[in-house]
Amino acid sequence: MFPEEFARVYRDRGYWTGQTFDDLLRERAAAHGDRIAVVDGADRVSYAQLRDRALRLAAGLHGIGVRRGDRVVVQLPNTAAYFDVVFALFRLGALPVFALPAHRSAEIGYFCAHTEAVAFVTTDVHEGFDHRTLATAAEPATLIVAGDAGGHVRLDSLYADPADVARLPAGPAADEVAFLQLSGGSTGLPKLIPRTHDDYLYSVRASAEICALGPDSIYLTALPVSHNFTMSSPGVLGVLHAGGRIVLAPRPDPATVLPLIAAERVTITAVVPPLALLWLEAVEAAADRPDLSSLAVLQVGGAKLVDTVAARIGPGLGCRLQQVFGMAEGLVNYTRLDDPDEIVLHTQGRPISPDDELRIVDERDEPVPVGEVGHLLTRGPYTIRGYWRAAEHNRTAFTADGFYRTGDLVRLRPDGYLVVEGRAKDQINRGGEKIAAEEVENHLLTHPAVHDAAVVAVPDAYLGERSCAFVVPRPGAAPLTLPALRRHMRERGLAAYKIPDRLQILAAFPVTGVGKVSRRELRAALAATQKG
Ligand code: AMP
Ligand code: DBH
Repeated sequence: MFPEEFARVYRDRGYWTGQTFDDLLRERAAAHGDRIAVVDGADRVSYAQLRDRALRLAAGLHGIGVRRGDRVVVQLPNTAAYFDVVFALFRLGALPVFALPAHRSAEIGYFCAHTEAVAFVTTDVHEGFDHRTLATAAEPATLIVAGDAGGHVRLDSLYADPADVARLPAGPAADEVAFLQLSGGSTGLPKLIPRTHDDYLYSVRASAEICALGPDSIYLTALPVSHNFTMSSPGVLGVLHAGGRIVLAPRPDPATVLPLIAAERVTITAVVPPLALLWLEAVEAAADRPDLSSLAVLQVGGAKLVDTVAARIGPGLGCRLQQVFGMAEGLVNYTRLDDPDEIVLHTQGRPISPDDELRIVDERDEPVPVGEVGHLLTRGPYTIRGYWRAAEHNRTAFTADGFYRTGDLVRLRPDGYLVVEGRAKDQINRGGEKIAAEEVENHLLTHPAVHDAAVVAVPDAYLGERSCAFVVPRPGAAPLTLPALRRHMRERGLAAYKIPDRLQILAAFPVTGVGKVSRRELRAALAATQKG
C-alpha cells in the first residue's frame, strides 16, 4: 500500500494510530453506550445496541463462511442495517465493497466478479426496484437480503447468539485494507479504491475536528450513506467518532428532509449542489417556513457550487456554508467554519492535513506558477497509492513517485485555498454523480444500430452537467431514438444516472487534420459544439 518510509512518518506524526473501525465502535460503546447513535424512522439505536448488533451479525456471517480478507458487496439504502453490516464486516476483517442503491445488474455483476465476492448484501424493494432480481448478476456470491428475502438468505436470520460472538477469531490490523470504495472513474470499467483503517480513520478524525463535531452533533444523512462524502467527510463515521447522532433520511427531497431536520434538531448535513438549490428553493417558496434553527452547517460538495447559489445558502437557510472538494481516492479539502465569506463563497477549501502534498502541473508534469490553472496531483497520509488489482491503469493514474492524478483542473491561491476550474478526465459530473464516458460508450456500442459513439458533458442549469451521446448510426439501420437507446441501456442493467440524457445523431465524427483523432480530442470537439 504505502511505502514504508511514508508509513513511518505518518505514524510518527500521529496520523495513523493503529485504531481499527472495530476499536472505534467498541470504545464509543464503552464511553457512551446509552446514547443514541443512529435514528432510522422509529428505530433508535444506541451505541451499545449498535455494537451488540454488529458483533452478533459478525458471528452469523462467520457462521456462513465469511472470513477475514473476503469481499462482500454491500448495497443498502439509508437504513440502520447498513451500520450493522459494515461494522460486522469490519470486525471480521472482511472487506465491504460499497455499491450505490442506484446500481443495477451491470455494476453489481462487475463488482461481484472483479472482487470475487463471497456475498452480496442488499435490500428487498427500494424506490420501486426489486433488488433481489440482482441475484443472478451477483452469482456465485450468496445473496443476503435485508427485509423479505424471497428464498435467499435473510439478514435478520444471521444475528447469532452472544456465545458465538465469544468464539470469533481475531480481527484485522489497522494497516490492512478495511473496504473497497468506488471511484467515479474515467475508464471502461469502474475502479475500486482500497482504504486502510489507519488512513481512513485519520481523515475521519481530522474531518470531525475541522467540522467541530462533538457529542451534541446531529448529522442528517441525505445522500447515499455509502458515498465517500457521507461516510467520512466527516460523515457518519465522523459522527460516531465524536459520539454524536446520525439521522438517516430515506431520500433527499425537501418534503422528506426539511421536517426531519426540524423534528430531530439536526445540526449538520451534506449535499451536492443541485440538492442545495432544491432545498433553498423549497424553503424560500414555503408558506410556512420550516424550522431550521438547529442547523448550523450545510456542507456542499461533489461538484462545483456556483457562486450565486453559494451566496444564497447562508441567508436562505440560516446556516453556515462549508464547501467540500473531496475524492474517494483520498484528498479532501474544506473551507473552515471560521473562514471569511470571501473564502467560503469563492473557493473549494484547503486540504485536511499539513502533510497533504499538492502539485499543480502542466501537460508535461511541470509545476505551473502559483495562481495559474493546472492539473492537480496529490499524495498524502490518506490518499491511495494505487487502485485495487489495476496494475496497468495505476501506471498512468499515478506518477512514478506516487502522486494521484486527480484529473481536476485547479488554481491554488497564494493563501493555500483551491479553486476547481475544470476537469481533464473523461468524466461527466452530473450533479455530483460521476459518469465515465468510456463505460457508457461501451454499452452504447452494443446497440445494433450504433456504429460509433462518444459521450460528453453538456452544460445544464440545474445539474451543472448532463450527458449527451453523440452517435454515428450503422448504415442501413433503422433510425435511432433516445427512448429506444435509453431502453437498451436499461435492459443492459446500467444504473439510471449513467444513461445518456440526450442523443445527437451525426453522419460522421469530425476529423481534425490527417490521421486518427484520439477519443479525448473527439469528445472535446463534440463538447465545444454544445457550449453557449
Ligand atoms: P471520485 O474520485 O469518484 O470520488 O470523485 C471525486 C471528484 O469529484 C473530484 O476529483 C472532482 O472532480 C469532483 N468533485 C468533488 N467535490 C467537488 C467540488 N466541491 N467542486 C468541484 N468538483 C468536485
Ligand atoms: O465527490 C466526491 O467523491 C466527494 C465529495 C466530497 C468525496 O469523496 C468526499 C467529499 O469525501
